[in-house]
Amino acid sequence: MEMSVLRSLVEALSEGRVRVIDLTQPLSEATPVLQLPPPFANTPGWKTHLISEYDERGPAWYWNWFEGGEHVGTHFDAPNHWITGRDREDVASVPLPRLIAPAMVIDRSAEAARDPDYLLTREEVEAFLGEHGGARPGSWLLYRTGWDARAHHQALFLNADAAGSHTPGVTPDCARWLAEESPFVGLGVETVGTDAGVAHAFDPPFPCHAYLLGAGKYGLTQLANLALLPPTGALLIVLPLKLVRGSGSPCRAVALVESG
Ligand code: 23J
Ligand code: MN
Repeated sequence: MEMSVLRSLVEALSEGRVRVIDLTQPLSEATPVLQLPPPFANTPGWKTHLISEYDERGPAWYWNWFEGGEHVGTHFDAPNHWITGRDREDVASVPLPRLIAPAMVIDRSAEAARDPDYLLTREEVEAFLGEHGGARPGSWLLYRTGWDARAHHQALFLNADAAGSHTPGVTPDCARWLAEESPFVGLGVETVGTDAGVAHAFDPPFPCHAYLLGAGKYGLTQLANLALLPPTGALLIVLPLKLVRGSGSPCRAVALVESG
């Protein structure tokens, strides 16, 4: 008799044949935050406030309260984040099967190391899909650029000069294809946003946000440890907070991978 899927998974996890990779950056007041050019308003970063720490305010307990933007640190972009998706899901309404889904990982870290404004094209993603036998509909595309190595430091991470932020992304055509034609349900990146640093000047501006969220798809940012994932075969689990009317949320993102 065949063993139940969940029992085999439990065994594989306990024997180390399936491993859990943490794709989440630490969240603290030091977490780098997006910086939009004027005249746009910017999000506050993360801030923690002490309530008590085994003291007269609470002799046996330590706890904090926090404040911070929905789009801070490793976080999820819901469709209603963008005007093109304004009548679509808030972060609380995203169906769980979208958040527990296969992931494919395309690695352009060498290219992004040479050119911080590197833009992934539709043709490259199509070639990658061809090499790996396509993607199951509902998969996520995770885009490795090596930018996670900079995530501990705001200036390194944003890589800004007078002209703005220089961080890798995808071409407007690729964003449109991902949204309207590809089998992918979301795009995950290592950078501060799914769009390139200079994407405010693209046509349309911020094409990943405009096309993907407009198509009811999702974004996932500031990921860690994509280097530990295979190009195909990982299972992504991403759990944003169930914020009612939220446009996104900091989240814990992990991946299950089979040891080779
Ligand atoms: C608002 C405007 C532009 C961008 C963003 C937010 C994000 O990157 C985000 O976190 O959604 S580029
Ligand atoms: Mn966001």
